[in-house]
Amino acid sequence: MDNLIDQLNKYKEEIAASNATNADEVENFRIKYLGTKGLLKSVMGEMKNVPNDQKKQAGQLLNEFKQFVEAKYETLKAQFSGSHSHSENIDLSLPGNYIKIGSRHPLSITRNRIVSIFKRLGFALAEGPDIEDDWHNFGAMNLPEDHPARDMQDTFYIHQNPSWLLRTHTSSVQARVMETQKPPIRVICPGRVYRNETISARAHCFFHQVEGLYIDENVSFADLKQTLYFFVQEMFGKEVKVRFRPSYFPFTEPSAEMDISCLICGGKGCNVCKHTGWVEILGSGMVHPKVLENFGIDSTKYTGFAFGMGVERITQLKYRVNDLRLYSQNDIRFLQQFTGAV
Ligand code: 2NL
Repeated sequence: MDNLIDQLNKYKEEIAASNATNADEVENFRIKYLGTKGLLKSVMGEMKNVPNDQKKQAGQLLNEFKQFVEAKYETLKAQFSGSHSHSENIDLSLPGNYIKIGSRHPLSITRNRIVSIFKRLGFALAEGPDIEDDWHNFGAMNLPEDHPARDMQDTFYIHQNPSWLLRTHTSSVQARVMETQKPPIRVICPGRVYRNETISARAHCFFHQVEGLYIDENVSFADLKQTLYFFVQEMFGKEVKVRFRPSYFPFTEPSAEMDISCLICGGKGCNVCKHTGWVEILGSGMVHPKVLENFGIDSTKYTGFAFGMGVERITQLKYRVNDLRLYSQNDIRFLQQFTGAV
């Protein structure tokens, strides 16, 4: 018995003097004293050699020893876990870490500006799913079954269910608006769209669009022209000139594309405007009566106009970005040039 007491006291001294300078050393302490093959296990094993009449006293001693080791372990452990462990070493006068401020993506800047201009004209924001069905993306938009845009080459179809696809334009959002709302309808729909293209400086497999739709009684082509003219002046400045050219889209009739005078050369001619003095910025037109009827909107009572523009294109003109791939490479040298813009 005295032997055991001496032995335990010696261990206690050793343990009391133990120290740890990092979490690994704390773990070594645990293994050495509290592990399955540790010291505590082996002294506990001594119990079987203690004569019966001393077992009770020995048991108490060993229990006390066990608590001592565990308390020491907790003390060591507390040094390296939790934030308060180093409190004495913190220098409160040190300046904080400098956190670099990120910047908004140029496409987000442009999209936000476009949306806010149309919101001021009373357009409401509408969004929809990137994964669409054939009806909302093509059928409802008056794209005939054999229209080339439906071709596998241009559209990403979903393997598991080829009646699903990645939307190729945001018209699908407006389709969902017409499905659930009655005229008057005035919505602006920004979003990412997808086309199966070989990636180059001028083409990417995804890009961004903003489309708008206005349906009410007596909406005319004059409304379309004036709305888009106002947009251009707000977006690019009062001195910018516009022109409309006749065009064709299956979902509008008549259709028109809008050009603005080249911002780069001021209309004198450069390689951005291919020496014409004009650059195309959007497509538009009066909503085709078939599209209205697809949603049960009476085309003898209501008319509407719609338009669509590429966010990359507008950003390219505003910031002179000459390679579409820059928008999705996340190169910090490109992105940090937009710091401070909103
Ligand atoms: C372009 C041309 C356009 C539309 C989009 C539209 C939507 C509905 C009905 C009719 Cl719901 N039209 N959208 C109309 C004309 C042109 O986009 O070049 N986009 C980048």
